[in-house]
Amino acid sequence: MNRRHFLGAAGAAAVGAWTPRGLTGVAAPGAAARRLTSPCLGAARVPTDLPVPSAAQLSWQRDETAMFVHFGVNTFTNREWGDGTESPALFDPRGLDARQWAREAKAGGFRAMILTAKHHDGFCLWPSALTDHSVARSPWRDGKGDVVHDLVEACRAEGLRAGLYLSPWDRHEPSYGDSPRYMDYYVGQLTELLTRYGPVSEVWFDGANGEGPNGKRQVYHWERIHRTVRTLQPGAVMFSDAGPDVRWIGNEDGAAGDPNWSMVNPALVPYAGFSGPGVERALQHGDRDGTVWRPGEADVSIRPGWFWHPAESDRVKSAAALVELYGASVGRNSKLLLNVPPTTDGLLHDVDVRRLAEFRARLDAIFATDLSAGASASAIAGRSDGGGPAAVLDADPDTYWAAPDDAPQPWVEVDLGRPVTFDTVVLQEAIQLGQRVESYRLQCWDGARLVTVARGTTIGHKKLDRFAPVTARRVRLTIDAAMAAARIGRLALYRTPPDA
Ligand code: FUL
Repeated sequence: MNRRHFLGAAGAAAVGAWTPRGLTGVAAPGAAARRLTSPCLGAARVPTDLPVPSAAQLSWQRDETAMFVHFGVNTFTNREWGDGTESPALFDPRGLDARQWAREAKAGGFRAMILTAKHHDGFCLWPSALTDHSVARSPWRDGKGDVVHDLVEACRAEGLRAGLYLSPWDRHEPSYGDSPRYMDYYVGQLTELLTRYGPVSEVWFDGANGEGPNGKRQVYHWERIHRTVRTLQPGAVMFSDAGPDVRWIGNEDGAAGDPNWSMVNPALVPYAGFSGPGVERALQHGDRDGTVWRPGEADVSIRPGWFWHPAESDRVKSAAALVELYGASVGRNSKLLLNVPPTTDGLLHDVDVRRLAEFRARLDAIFATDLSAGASASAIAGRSDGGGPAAVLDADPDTYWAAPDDAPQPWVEVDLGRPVTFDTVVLQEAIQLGQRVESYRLQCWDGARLVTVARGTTIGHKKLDRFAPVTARRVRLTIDAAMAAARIGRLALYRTPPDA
């Protein structure tokens, strides 16, 4: 269920997401590359002005994918949104095994799991001392179970990070809508979650909202909520429409915008659940001139619903669709948060497990061999700190090629030493120094001249371009426009095997 009516079509771009804009295949040999006139550094900001990620934001983005786990009373009522009147007696996932979730998440290449500790119905998956609307009143493990504990332990055992979703909207809690009282309740629950279970890497604040039981509207004290998280879990990132650390990407289809900046203008989306003109655009694309670093997270479910519904087991996304989603999220400077909901048994369903494994196998097949390994690299003359042109060939995120400050269209080129056929290019900026590139071209030498095979806008942490196979010995990345001199961490080439 979409939480905002304006979102319906926003993520439609997922199909064909890896295909560069305006290019359906390889340019005909000899076709002249269109010369862009935009000056590279026309509106350059000085590097000291550029927003940069915090350590937590950087490792959050480098994780690239996380698994979302929607689980609760809705799993048992077969609904998407509970109304808060559900009896805790319904909750009885007899075979619950969070280690199975974590094992499959890890096998799928995910680096974290985020659990709905409380959804809008208010039922708590941990024994909160602040309400009896929780697992403590359920028959599951005689009321002694704690799903949050199990999830966190399973994450630790499998080397994953653990995140928690605590719905601000609560349709059960009587104090909801009585603003100061509910804020005490909500902050009290956050405090339980952030003090009982060890490190939490991400706290997820959903934007869906409604009236309280008496028609009273809840006013949130976000400043207090944020302070609570910062104090109790300084290493965690906070997600919401309005961050403060990572932002919702503006749709629930898993697709980032193109361009996609990690900077935002915070005034455009002042709080979670805010809707107004320009919000969707601001979330999808970020803001080239934004003053705050707030990268986008693209959430989407492997099934039509967020919660498990038996009737949807034949509508689980295909591995090919999941690979497209990866391109539309991770491949556009976002992070993929893929929801895989456990069943009433408390286990991930076989079909979903199979799809995750197929998804990982396809990605592994595409990215099995970096064809630029062993190549040599050169670049336009000029200052070159950070490792020089060859730094684009290694996978070390701390080394990069630094474009000269004053070149209008700087380039870096990879010489493969022999003709190589490829159809996928990975570009990365050294985002620890900010996000800078606004538009670029990928070109190949056809023997006599440069032929453009892909054009793009932003790069950020990662940009993936896929096109019909091209054979070339030399591949050039030209930066046509940038906020400040580009810092390119990686240029890697791959060829998709026939079955991936
Ligand atoms: C939305 C919620 O209303 C959905 O139920 C789901 O949790 C999704 C991730 O966020 O706003």
